[in-house]
Amino acid sequence: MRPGVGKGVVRPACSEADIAAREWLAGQMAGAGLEPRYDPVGNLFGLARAERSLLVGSHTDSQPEGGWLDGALGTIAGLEIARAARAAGGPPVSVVSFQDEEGRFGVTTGSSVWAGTLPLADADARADGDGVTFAGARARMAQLAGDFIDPGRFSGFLEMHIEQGPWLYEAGEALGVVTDIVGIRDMEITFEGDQNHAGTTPMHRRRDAFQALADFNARINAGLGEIATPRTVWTIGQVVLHPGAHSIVPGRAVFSMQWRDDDAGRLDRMEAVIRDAAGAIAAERGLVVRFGDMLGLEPVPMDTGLQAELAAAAQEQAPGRWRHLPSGALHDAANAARLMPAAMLFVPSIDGISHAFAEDTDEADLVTGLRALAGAVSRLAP
Ligand code: HGY
Ligand code: MN
Ligand code: MN
Repeated sequence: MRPGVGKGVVRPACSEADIAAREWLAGQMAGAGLEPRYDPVGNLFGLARAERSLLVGSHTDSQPEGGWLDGALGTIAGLEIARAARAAGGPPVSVVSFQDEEGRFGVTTGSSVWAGTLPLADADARADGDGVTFAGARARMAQLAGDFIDPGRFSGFLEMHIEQGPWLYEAGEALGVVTDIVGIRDMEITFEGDQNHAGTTPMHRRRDAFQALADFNARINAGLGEIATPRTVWTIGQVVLHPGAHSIVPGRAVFSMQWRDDDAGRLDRMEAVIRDAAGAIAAERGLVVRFGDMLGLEPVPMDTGLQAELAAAAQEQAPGRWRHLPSGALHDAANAARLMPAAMLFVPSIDGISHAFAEDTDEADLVTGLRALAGAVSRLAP
């Protein structure tokens, strides 16, 4: 696997690097007095030796080009708090690194299966861009256990994370207490036209899949723009033109279409705009359009009781330099919230950059975040 650049990492779920990182983490958990346990999908828990504990963590897989803090920060913060709590004879804290938060095989795969919102058989059938299935990928992990961890043993879930957006950094604030996590829809769309010669095919005879895609993009920008709020976003992040040559009119365009909003009704209205635009363009241009399976998560509010504890801890560590804010990024906390009270604490991202090797956070902000999280944990753990 190619290396990251600078502090960046390349550690997609179930890759060699991901499996090695989980093995390293399992060793660290054991060294901190926790019991390392993999579940059947590769979620790695470090269980406190107590009947009930507070769960703290995030994920350690990365995007194909990822930053060093996205997920790893919350996991290592949980580990160090669990270690410190145990050393001080403090409250029991368990730690988790969920598998495939970044969605090589879907959307927050590991925590979705754990939370019961995604059947294991459905997760197993999902394939990445190279056709590798989740079933095949997780089979590479020899450590997988037979059982899922009983969520009833946890009193709640806290996830510390970088903001991945610009708001805290631009305001010079140190901490954010998350109010809710955005909802998402994601599907693959295909335009199928005619592959032909780029020199001899007159423009009026072409059924060019790329031109259909370009038209589609312009039309959804206009249509979605009419119903968007400041939190509404949409992205075409991956495009494959077939066969992909300078001298061939592309016969097929396969692309990702993702949209996010804090309102489930608006997500549905956006879907209608997207499907209508694609259908109309296909009809006008004489192409075929195909829609893939739609993946998604609903918008999820964070637990208000846990938010209050995080807010008190934030005020203690960064008086007047924190705020409540929504998350436009997905997080495992959205799935954990279906099982137990869950909440999140953000630290700033320099220049709002994430899902890029350049992602980073000032060290002082990392320390403030860790202290605030530890303060909240000491008040919350059973
Ligand atoms: O895509 C997301 O929002 C997340 O970082 N996985
Ligand atoms: Mn993350
Ligand atoms: Mn991410």
